[in-house]
Amino acid sequence: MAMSAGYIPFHPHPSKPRYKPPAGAVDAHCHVFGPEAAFPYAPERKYTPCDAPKEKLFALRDFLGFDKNVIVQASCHSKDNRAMVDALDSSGGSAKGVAFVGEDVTDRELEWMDRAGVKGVRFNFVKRLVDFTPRDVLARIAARIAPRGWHIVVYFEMRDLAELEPFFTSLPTTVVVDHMGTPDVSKGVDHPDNARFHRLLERHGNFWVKVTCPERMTLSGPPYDDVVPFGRALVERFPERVIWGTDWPHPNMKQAAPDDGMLVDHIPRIAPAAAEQEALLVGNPMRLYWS
Ligand code: 0GY
Repeated sequence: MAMSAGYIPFHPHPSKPRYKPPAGAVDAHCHVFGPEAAFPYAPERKYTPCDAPKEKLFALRDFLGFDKNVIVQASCHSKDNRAMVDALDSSGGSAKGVAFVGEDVTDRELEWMDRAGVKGVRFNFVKRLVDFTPRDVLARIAARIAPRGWHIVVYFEMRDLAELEPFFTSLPTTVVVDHMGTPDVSKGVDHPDNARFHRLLERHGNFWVKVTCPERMTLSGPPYDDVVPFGRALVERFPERVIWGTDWPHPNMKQAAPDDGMLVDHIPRIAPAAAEQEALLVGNPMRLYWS
């Protein structure tokens, strides 16, 4: 099946970034899609993407000056983690993964993923991407993955945080929040919703955050000036619990695929000091995924 009508593929020729990441830098949020001929998309998916196979991901990693990837299972593959695990298996140890599982996942499957380098599961609360899963089911999944030392990645919309927070703080693992908690950047860094998110990070040392996806939040467009204060505030306040990623191949962009080189050039704007960059791109993701 071809990609959905209107689906915007990734940028065909990203620019070479001016910013050079430190040695060993990790792109800690990206995906692989298909190829469909080998790894069909899930029947329950909410969108059909373009194929974005591992070879293209690894070539982009090298082109952008990165060393490693964390590949997050995308909702178009639902609970079939084979494309992601295949990419880990082909990476020669330079990729780790985050899976999507249901309660029906077997211990054998968890073991298979663990051996391949999966380090966490993603709980997705974004209604346009996944169907609702009851909290007690998620809690049981959390209890099964916690003994493996895996963490939980949560993807939600900031307006839902108040309702989700009691569940999030009850989780028994490290919790990694996708895309800065998806703030509404028109409201400003000090808006009560964003302040609530900062308080959560302040009070709960097991919460980490991905300072990713300015292209999803910007109202002013590239080079994403309006999103810089949000990333900057998080790096400044929580330098040991931030990680960064491209989000390649950028599922579900509404207008245009971002230029990945431009996303890399966003890094020194949110993490100006060399020590901040080293923590964001090397020290923190290595602690979370390779230790
Ligand atoms: C992302 C974003 C999205 C999609 C998925 O799993 C997915 O399908 O993650 C999105 O459309 O916001 O960056 O991970």
